[in-house]
Amino acid sequence: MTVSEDLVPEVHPEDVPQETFEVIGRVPEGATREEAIAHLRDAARAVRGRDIRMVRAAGLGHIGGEFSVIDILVTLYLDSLNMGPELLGDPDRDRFILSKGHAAAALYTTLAAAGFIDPEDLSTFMQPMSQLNGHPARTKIAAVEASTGPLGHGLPIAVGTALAGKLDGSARRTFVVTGDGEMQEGSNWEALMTAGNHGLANLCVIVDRNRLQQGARVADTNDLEPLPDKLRAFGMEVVELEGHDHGALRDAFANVPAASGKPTAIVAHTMKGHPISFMSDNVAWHHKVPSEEQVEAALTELEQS
Ligand SMILES: Cc1ncc(C[n+]2csc(CCOP(=O)(O)OP(=O)(O)O)c2C)c(N)n1
Ligand SMILES: [Mg+2]
Repeated sequence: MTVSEDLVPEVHPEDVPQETFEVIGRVPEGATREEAIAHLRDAARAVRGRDIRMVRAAGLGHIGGEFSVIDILVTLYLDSLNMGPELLGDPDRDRFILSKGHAAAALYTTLAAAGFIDPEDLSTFMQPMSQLNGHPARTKIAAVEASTGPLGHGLPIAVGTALAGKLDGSARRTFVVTGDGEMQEGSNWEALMTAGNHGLANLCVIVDRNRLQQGARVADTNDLEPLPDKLRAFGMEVVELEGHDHGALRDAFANVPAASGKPTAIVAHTMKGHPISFMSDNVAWHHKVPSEEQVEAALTELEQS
Protein backbone atom coordinates (compact mmCIF):
# COMPACT_ATOMS: atom_id res chain seq x y z
CA MET A 1 0.00 0.00 0.00
CA THR A 2 1.42 3.39 -0.92
CA VAL A 3 0.51 6.50 1.00
CA SER A 4 0.36 9.86 -0.65
CA GLU A 5 1.62 12.63 1.57
CA ASP A 6 0.81 16.31 1.22
CA LEU A 7 3.70 18.69 0.89
CA VAL A 8 4.81 20.20 4.19
CA PRO A 9 2.93 23.50 4.46
CA GLU A 10 5.09 26.61 4.55
CA VAL A 11 5.74 27.55 8.17
CA HIS A 12 6.81 30.90 9.63
CA PRO A 13 7.68 30.05 13.24
CA GLU A 14 7.28 33.65 14.35
CA ASP A 15 3.64 33.62 13.16
CA VAL A 16 2.74 30.56 15.21
CA PRO A 17 1.30 31.57 18.59
CA GLN A 18 3.49 29.91 21.24
CA GLU A 19 0.94 30.39 24.03
CA THR A 20 1.98 30.07 27.61
CA PHE A 21 2.54 26.64 29.06
CA GLU A 22 3.10 26.13 32.72
CA VAL A 23 4.61 23.45 34.86
CA ILE A 24 1.67 21.26 35.86
CA GLY A 25 3.39 19.03 38.37
CA ARG A 26 2.68 15.59 39.74
CA VAL A 27 -0.62 14.25 40.95
CA PRO A 28 -0.91 15.76 44.46
CA GLU A 29 -0.08 13.49 47.40
CA GLY A 30 -3.21 11.96 48.86
CA ALA A 31 -5.30 12.49 45.73
CA THR A 32 -8.17 10.04 45.30
CA ARG A 33 -8.09 7.74 42.28
CA GLU A 34 -10.67 9.95 40.54
CA GLU A 35 -8.69 13.10 41.28
CA ALA A 36 -5.49 11.49 40.02
CA ILE A 37 -7.11 10.43 36.76
CA ALA A 38 -8.62 13.91 36.27
CA HIS A 39 -5.20 15.49 36.87
CA LEU A 40 -3.61 13.21 34.26
CA ARG A 41 -6.42 13.76 31.74
CA ASP A 42 -6.11 17.55 32.02
CA ALA A 43 -2.32 17.38 31.78
CA ALA A 44 -2.44 15.14 28.69
CA ARG A 45 -4.82 17.58 27.00
CA ALA A 46 -2.45 20.50 27.72
CA VAL A 47 0.58 18.52 26.56
CA ARG A 48 -1.12 17.64 23.27
CA GLY A 49 -2.10 21.26 22.70
CA ARG A 50 1.45 22.50 23.25
CA ASP A 51 2.94 19.67 21.21
CA ILE A 52 0.91 20.37 18.09
CA ARG A 53 1.91 24.05 18.17
CA MET A 54 5.57 23.06 18.54
CA VAL A 55 5.36 20.81 15.50
CA ARG A 56 3.61 23.52 13.53
CA ALA A 57 6.23 26.12 14.51
CA ALA A 58 9.16 23.81 13.73
CA GLY A 59 7.64 22.57 10.48
CA LEU A 60 8.77 19.10 11.58
CA GLY A 61 7.78 16.42 14.05
CA HIS A 62 5.95 13.12 14.38
CA ILE A 63 2.54 14.16 15.60
CA GLY A 64 0.82 10.78 15.04
CA GLY A 65 3.19 8.79 17.25
CA GLU A 66 3.38 11.68 19.73
CA PHE A 67 -0.37 11.74 20.29
CA SER A 68 -0.44 7.95 20.67
CA VAL A 69 2.20 7.97 23.45
CA ILE A 70 1.30 11.12 25.43
CA ASP A 71 -1.06 9.41 27.89
CA ILE A 72 1.69 6.88 28.69
CA LEU A 73 4.33 9.60 29.19
CA VAL A 74 2.10 11.84 31.28
CA THR A 75 1.02 8.96 33.53
CA LEU A 76 4.64 7.95 34.06
CA TYR A 77 6.11 11.40 34.75
CA LEU A 78 3.22 12.97 36.65
CA ASP A 79 2.25 9.92 38.68
CA SER A 80 4.05 6.59 38.47
CA LEU A 81 7.79 7.21 38.22
CA ASN A 82 9.71 7.65 41.42
CA MET A 83 11.49 10.55 39.75
CA GLY A 84 11.26 14.31 39.92
CA PRO A 85 13.62 17.21 39.13
CA GLU A 86 14.89 17.10 42.73
CA LEU A 87 15.70 13.37 42.42
CA LEU A 88 17.88 13.55 39.28
CA GLY A 89 21.05 12.89 41.29
CA ASP A 90 19.53 10.04 43.32
CA PRO A 91 20.97 6.68 42.19
CA ASP A 92 17.86 4.87 43.43
CA ARG A 93 15.33 6.89 41.40
CA ASP A 94 13.41 5.23 38.55
CA ARG A 95 14.67 5.49 34.96
CA PHE A 96 12.73 6.12 31.76
CA ILE A 97 13.87 5.70 28.15
CA LEU A 98 11.84 6.76 25.13
CA SER A 99 13.06 4.21 22.60
CA LYS A 100 10.77 5.61 19.87
CA GLY A 101 12.82 8.82 19.95
CA HIS A 102 10.99 10.34 16.99
CA ALA A 103 8.23 11.26 19.48
CA ALA A 104 10.68 13.70 21.11
CA ALA A 105 8.27 16.66 21.12
CA ALA A 106 5.85 14.64 23.27
CA LEU A 107 8.68 13.84 25.69
CA TYR A 108 9.88 17.46 25.90
CA THR A 109 6.37 18.77 26.52
CA THR A 110 5.79 16.15 29.22
CA LEU A 111 9.16 16.96 30.80
CA ALA A 112 8.13 20.64 30.86
CA ALA A 113 4.79 19.71 32.45
CA ALA A 114 6.72 17.75 35.10
CA GLY A 115 9.18 20.59 35.79
CA PHE A 116 12.34 19.12 34.22
CA ILE A 117 12.50 21.66 31.36
CA ASP A 118 11.64 25.37 31.39
CA PRO A 119 8.33 25.61 29.49
CA GLU A 120 9.70 28.69 27.67
CA ASP A 121 12.38 26.50 26.06
CA LEU A 122 9.70 24.53 24.22
CA SER A 123 9.53 27.34 21.65
CA THR A 124 13.14 26.51 20.63
CA PHE A 125 12.18 23.00 19.46
CA MET A 126 14.41 22.12 16.51
CA GLN A 127 15.74 25.65 16.12
CA PRO A 128 19.51 26.09 15.56
CA MET A 129 21.51 25.61 18.82
CA SER A 130 18.43 24.42 20.72
CA GLN A 131 18.81 21.64 23.29
CA LEU A 132 15.51 20.28 22.04
CA ASN A 133 16.64 18.30 19.02
CA GLY A 134 14.34 16.33 16.74
CA HIS A 135 15.37 13.24 18.72
CA PRO A 136 16.26 13.31 22.45
CA ALA A 137 19.94 13.69 23.35
CA ARG A 138 21.19 12.71 26.81
CA THR A 139 24.07 15.19 26.59
CA LYS A 140 21.62 18.09 26.22
CA ILE A 141 18.87 17.41 28.75
CA ALA A 142 19.63 16.05 32.23
CA ALA A 143 16.36 14.12 32.42
CA VAL A 144 17.00 12.27 29.16
CA GLU A 145 18.53 8.92 30.12
CA ALA A 146 19.57 7.71 26.66
CA SER A 147 19.92 9.31 23.23
CA THR A 148 17.41 7.64 20.95
CA GLY A 149 16.12 7.97 17.39
CA PRO A 150 17.65 5.04 15.56
CA LEU A 151 14.97 2.46 16.32
CA GLY A 152 15.92 -0.70 18.21
CA HIS A 153 18.41 0.80 20.66
CA GLY A 154 16.42 2.13 23.62
CA LEU A 155 15.15 -1.25 24.78
CA PRO A 156 18.63 -2.86 24.76
CA ILE A 157 19.93 0.13 26.76
CA ALA A 158 17.02 -0.24 29.19
CA VAL A 159 17.85 -3.93 29.72
CA GLY A 160 21.43 -2.94 30.61
CA THR A 161 20.11 -0.24 32.93
CA ALA A 162 17.80 -2.73 34.66
CA LEU A 163 20.55 -5.33 34.96
CA ALA A 164 22.81 -2.70 36.55
CA GLY A 165 20.03 -1.85 39.01
CA LYS A 166 19.67 -5.49 39.97
CA LEU A 167 23.44 -5.90 40.42
CA ASP A 168 23.47 -2.75 42.57
CA GLY A 169 20.71 -4.20 44.75
CA SER A 170 18.77 -0.97 44.12
CA ALA A 171 14.97 -0.70 44.17
CA ARG A 172 15.05 1.57 41.11
CA ARG A 173 12.88 0.47 38.17
CA THR A 174 13.49 1.04 34.46
CA PHE A 175 10.62 1.84 32.11
CA VAL A 176 11.02 1.95 28.33
CA VAL A 177 8.55 2.74 25.53
CA THR A 178 9.02 1.20 22.10
CA GLY A 179 6.96 1.66 18.96
CA ASP A 180 5.23 -1.43 17.56
CA GLY A 181 6.92 -1.01 14.17
CA GLU A 182 10.12 -0.69 16.16
CA MET A 183 9.55 -4.20 17.54
CA GLN A 184 10.45 -5.49 14.07
CA GLU A 185 14.08 -4.66 14.95
CA GLY A 186 15.95 -7.86 15.92
CA SER A 187 17.99 -6.08 18.60
CA ASN A 188 14.82 -5.77 20.70
CA TRP A 189 14.33 -9.53 20.77
CA GLU A 190 17.94 -10.11 21.81
CA ALA A 191 17.33 -7.63 24.62
CA LEU A 192 14.06 -9.29 25.69
CA MET A 193 15.75 -12.70 25.73
CA THR A 194 18.40 -11.27 28.06
CA ALA A 195 15.79 -9.62 30.30
CA GLY A 196 13.83 -12.87 30.57
CA ASN A 197 16.91 -14.99 31.23
CA HIS A 198 18.08 -12.64 33.98
CA GLY A 199 14.62 -12.31 35.55
CA LEU A 200 14.74 -8.51 35.41
CA ALA A 201 11.57 -7.84 37.39
CA ASN A 202 12.66 -4.21 37.70
CA LEU A 203 12.11 -3.70 33.93
CA CYS A 204 8.87 -2.58 32.32
CA VAL A 205 8.68 -2.55 28.52
CA ILE A 206 5.71 -0.65 27.12
CA VAL A 207 4.88 -1.30 23.47
CA ASP A 208 2.92 1.60 21.96
CA ARG A 209 0.67 -0.72 19.93
CA ASN A 210 -0.87 1.77 17.48
CA ARG A 211 -0.66 -0.76 14.62
CA LEU A 212 0.89 1.80 12.26
CA GLN A 213 4.49 2.47 11.37
CA GLN A 214 5.90 4.96 8.87
CA GLY A 215 3.77 4.85 5.74
CA ALA A 216 2.00 1.54 6.34
CA ARG A 217 0.26 -0.76 8.81
CA VAL A 218 2.56 -2.95 10.89
CA ALA A 219 0.53 -6.03 9.90
CA ASP A 220 1.06 -5.26 6.19
CA THR A 221 4.82 -4.81 6.68
CA ASN A 222 6.12 -7.51 9.02
CA ASP A 223 3.36 -8.66 11.34
CA LEU A 224 4.06 -8.93 15.08
CA GLU A 225 1.17 -11.16 16.08
CA PRO A 226 0.72 -13.09 18.24
CA LEU A 227 2.68 -10.40 20.10
CA PRO A 228 1.57 -11.23 23.70
CA ASP A 229 2.42 -14.93 23.16
CA LYS A 230 5.83 -14.04 21.75
CA LEU A 231 6.57 -11.76 24.71
CA ARG A 232 5.47 -14.52 27.12
CA ALA A 233 7.74 -16.99 25.35
CA PHE A 234 10.66 -14.62 25.99
CA GLY A 235 9.88 -14.70 29.73
CA MET A 236 7.75 -11.57 30.13
CA GLU A 237 4.78 -11.00 32.44
CA VAL A 238 2.37 -9.61 29.83
CA VAL A 239 -0.34 -7.02 30.46
CA GLU A 240 -2.64 -5.75 27.71
CA LEU A 241 -4.50 -2.51 28.25
CA GLU A 242 -6.01 0.55 26.57
CA GLY A 243 -3.06 2.92 26.25
CA HIS A 244 -5.16 6.09 26.60
CA ASP A 245 -6.73 4.91 29.89
CA HIS A 246 -4.82 6.70 32.65
CA GLY A 247 -6.36 4.52 35.37
CA ALA A 248 -5.33 1.27 33.65
CA LEU A 249 -1.85 2.64 32.98
CA ARG A 250 -1.18 3.71 36.59
CA ASP A 251 -2.46 0.37 37.93
CA ALA A 252 -0.14 -1.54 35.58
CA PHE A 253 2.87 0.68 36.42
CA ALA A 254 2.19 0.26 40.16
CA ASN A 255 2.51 -3.53 39.71
CA VAL A 256 6.17 -3.27 38.63
CA PRO A 257 8.10 -5.27 39.79
CA ALA A 258 5.70 -8.15 39.08
CA ALA A 259 5.16 -10.69 41.86
CA SER A 260 6.20 -13.45 39.43
CA GLY A 261 9.75 -12.05 39.33
CA LYS A 262 9.52 -11.65 35.53
CA PRO A 263 10.05 -8.44 33.57
CA THR A 264 6.74 -6.75 32.69
CA ALA A 265 5.72 -6.14 29.08
CA ILE A 266 2.70 -3.89 28.61
CA VAL A 267 1.02 -4.04 25.23
CA ALA A 268 -0.67 -0.62 25.22
CA HIS A 269 -3.39 -0.49 22.57
CA THR A 270 -3.35 3.05 21.25
CA MET A 271 -4.31 5.10 18.20
CA LYS A 272 -1.87 7.16 16.25
CA GLY A 273 -3.12 10.77 16.31
CA HIS A 274 -5.50 10.12 19.23
CA PRO A 275 -7.99 11.76 19.88
CA ILE A 276 -8.10 14.02 16.81
CA SER A 277 -10.73 12.80 14.33
CA PHE A 278 -8.80 13.56 11.15
CA MET A 279 -5.49 12.18 12.47
CA SER A 280 -6.63 9.15 14.41
CA ASP A 281 -5.47 5.80 12.96
CA ASN A 282 -4.44 7.64 9.77
CA VAL A 283 -1.03 6.60 8.49
CA ALA A 284 -0.56 9.91 6.66
CA TRP A 285 -0.04 11.63 10.04
CA HIS A 286 3.19 9.81 10.95
CA HIS A 287 5.20 12.96 10.32
CA LYS A 288 2.85 15.27 8.50
CA VAL A 289 2.87 18.90 9.66
CA PRO A 290 -0.58 20.40 10.33
CA SER A 291 -1.71 23.58 8.60
CA GLU A 292 -2.89 26.55 10.71
CA GLU A 293 -6.50 25.46 10.14
CA GLN A 294 -5.72 21.91 11.17
CA VAL A 295 -4.02 23.15 14.36
CA GLU A 296 -7.11 25.21 15.22
CA ALA A 297 -9.43 22.29 14.44
CA ALA A 298 -7.31 19.95 16.59
CA LEU A 299 -7.26 22.43 19.50
CA THR A 300 -11.05 22.74 19.32
CA GLU A 301 -11.40 18.95 19.40
CA LEU A 302 -8.97 18.75 22.33
CA GLU A 303 -11.02 21.27 24.31
CA GLN A 304 -14.07 19.07 23.82
CA SER A 305 -12.24 15.83 24.65
C1 LIG B 1 16.79 2.11 12.49
C2 LIG B 1 15.78 3.08 11.99
N1 LIG B 1 15.17 2.84 10.81
C3 LIG B 1 14.27 3.73 10.33
C4 LIG B 1 13.97 4.86 11.03
C5 LIG B 1 12.98 5.88 10.49
N2 LIG B 1 11.73 5.81 11.21
C6 LIG B 1 11.43 6.72 12.17
S1 LIG B 1 9.94 6.43 12.88
C7 LIG B 1 9.68 5.08 11.93
C8 LIG B 1 8.45 4.24 12.09
C9 LIG B 1 8.31 3.72 13.48
O1 LIG B 1 7.07 3.08 13.68
P1 LIG B 1 6.63 2.73 15.12
O2 LIG B 1 7.77 2.11 15.85
O3 LIG B 1 5.40 1.93 15.04
O4 LIG B 1 6.40 4.16 15.78
P2 LIG B 1 5.03 5.00 15.95
O5 LIG B 1 3.97 4.31 15.18
O6 LIG B 1 4.75 4.97 17.41
O7 LIG B 1 5.33 6.37 15.45
C10 LIG B 1 10.74 4.87 11.05
C11 LIG B 1 10.81 3.77 10.07
C12 LIG B 1 14.64 5.08 12.26
N3 LIG B 1 14.38 6.16 13.04
N4 LIG B 1 15.54 4.17 12.72
MG1 LIG C 1 3.46 2.25 15.54
